[in-house]
Order: sequence, then C-alpha cells, then structure tokens
Amino acid sequence: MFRAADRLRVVLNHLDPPTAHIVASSTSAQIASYSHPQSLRYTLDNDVLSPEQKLFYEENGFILIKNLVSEDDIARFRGEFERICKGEVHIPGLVVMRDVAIAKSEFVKDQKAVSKLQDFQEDPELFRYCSLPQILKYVEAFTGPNIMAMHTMLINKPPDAGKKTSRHPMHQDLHYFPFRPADKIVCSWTAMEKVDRRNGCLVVLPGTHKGTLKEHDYPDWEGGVNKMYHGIRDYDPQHLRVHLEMEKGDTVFFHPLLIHGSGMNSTQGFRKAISCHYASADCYYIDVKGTTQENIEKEVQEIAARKYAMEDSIKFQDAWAFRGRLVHGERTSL
Ligand SMILES: O=C(O)CCC(=O)C(=O)O
Ligand SMILES: [Fe+2]
Repeated sequence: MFRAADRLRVVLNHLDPPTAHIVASSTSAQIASYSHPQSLRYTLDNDVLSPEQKLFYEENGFILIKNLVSEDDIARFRGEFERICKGEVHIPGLVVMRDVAIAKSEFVKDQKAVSKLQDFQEDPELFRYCSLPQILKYVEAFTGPNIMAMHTMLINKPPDAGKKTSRHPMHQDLHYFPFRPADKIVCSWTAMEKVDRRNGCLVVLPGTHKGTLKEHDYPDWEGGVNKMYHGIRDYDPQHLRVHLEMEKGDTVFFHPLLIHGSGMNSTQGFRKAISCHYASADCYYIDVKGTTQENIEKEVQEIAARKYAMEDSIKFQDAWAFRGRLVHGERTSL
C-alpha cells in the first residue's frame, strides 16, 4: 500500500520535470484520486496545458511551471521595489504594508520596514510582470482570452522576529474578491529567489479548490497578525499539505478556492515573490452583503476611505473596477 505522500510523489514524477520536486510533507490520505475526469471544469481546452498538466490542475487546484520568468526581469522588479522602499519613486494608488512586529520607532525608509506592496498597476515597471506573454499564455488556459489583472502584490516576507508574525495563515484568496465565477480566476505567484521551508514557501492543501468558500477572520495568534491577513477558522488540520519549494523564476498558478498560506521566515533574508490575480473579463461582480465576505468588504472600504480621503461611499466593486486592468483580449464585463 502506498502512503499518500508516496502516491503524490509518483504522480508528480509523471509530470514534466517542473513539478517533480514538490515536497509532499504529510502522510494523510487526502490526496485526490487520479482517475481521468469526465470533463474539464477548471481548465479550458486551448492547447496551452498538456493533458497531464490539465489533469493535475483539475485534481489539485495548482500547477507549478519551472523557470518561467527570466533573471533579468526579476532583477528589474527587485530594483523597482528597492526604489519604492527608498522613496525614490512614488506610485499612485500603491499600498505599502508593514509587518506588525516592526515597531514604528524602528522605521527607516528601506525594505526592512515593508512586508508587502499591493496595487502596483500604475507602476509600469512592476506591472510588466502582469503582462509577460509567457505568464498570460498559461493564464489563458484558466480564464480564456479576455484577461483582466485584478490584484497585484510584491511580497517581501521579513525575517521573523521570534513571534511568528511572518507566517501567512491558511486562506482562500476568493475571500477578498467580489467577482465570480471562481473557476475563471487564477493567481500567478513567482518566486523572486529560491523559496523553501526555511524562508517560508507557500503551503497548499491539494484538492481544496473543489470545496466552497469558508469563513475567514483574524487568527488568534499570540505574536499578532498582519493587517488583512485573515485565515480560515476551520479547515481539516489532517489534510495533506504540500510545501511548494521553488527556484527563482518558477511560477505557480492556483485556483482562488485553494487553501494555502506560507510559513515562518526563519532566515535573515527578506523572501520575495511577485504575484497577480487574473480574472476573465467576462466575470461579474456580486454583492457580498450577508455572506462570509462582509467582514473583508468592511475592512477594505475603511482603508480605501482613508486612502482617498473620501466618505466610505466607495463601493467594494467600484474599487475593483477602478483597479482592474485589461492585459489581453477585450474588456467585456468586469
Ligand atoms: O507570499 C506569501 O507568503 C503568500 C501570500 C498570499 O497568499 C496572499 O497574500 O494572499
Ligand atoms: Fe493568498
């Protein structure tokens, strides 16, 4: 009898070398069965993904592609990040987030204070990431040809100051998005350096994209939790966890219902990744009133109202429509 971890390794080794080195760290028995699905639900038949890659995404909700973004491009993103941190460039609409563990008194204008940049769509240099043809080629396999870049991030996971505040709790990204359908949304996340368990790589629960959106809130962590880092209140702690160890330039594409998070950064370096959430321009907005997403809507509106010094009259979906950028095809709906 195979243990689940062994089975996953076997499946991964049947794929192209890209995913072969994913480390399966659990022996629990929740790994998906690898029978051929009757029809494809999560991927489109547009000859971008191989049959094996499609099957893998259908069953697991993510796919890792090796070496997709060049060293040159990553060096440029890094350079721009440093200029932003030093205050040398000012980008309209950019949100700069700081780790809870970094006391105000220690604030210096460099990357040590910054844990994340969000909404860099007005920065031509960083936004190049979202338009890279080799990324869009894969994105199209999930969204179809009309593609909007909806949400952008450069994550600079700081060394942990001993309070485990560098962790990102397990969550589903759909919690943050008032648009649907979920199956026409995908995240690309590119490692800007080698990421492994020491510096807090992504951790995913394979197959959880087949579930529903769960209730999210701030976890009850002793050291504190970063702003907007909501986590799922209850998920099965026995579920198989896969740690996505990646080299610089490797890119993982994942479904917005896939439960994921990232571990503590126990190194002295700042672990960097750049990421974009894409949606089909054919998606539509939903009203999140009365749903589990009401809490995040409220928080986002408060932040937007402060940022743009307006009453909290900015509707959740207006803020999204304003930030979204067409990167391929036609802007049909979003
Ligand atoms: O890069 C990470 O640590 C995970 C970030 C993430 O999942 C998110 O911000 O939604
Ligand atoms: Fe996430």
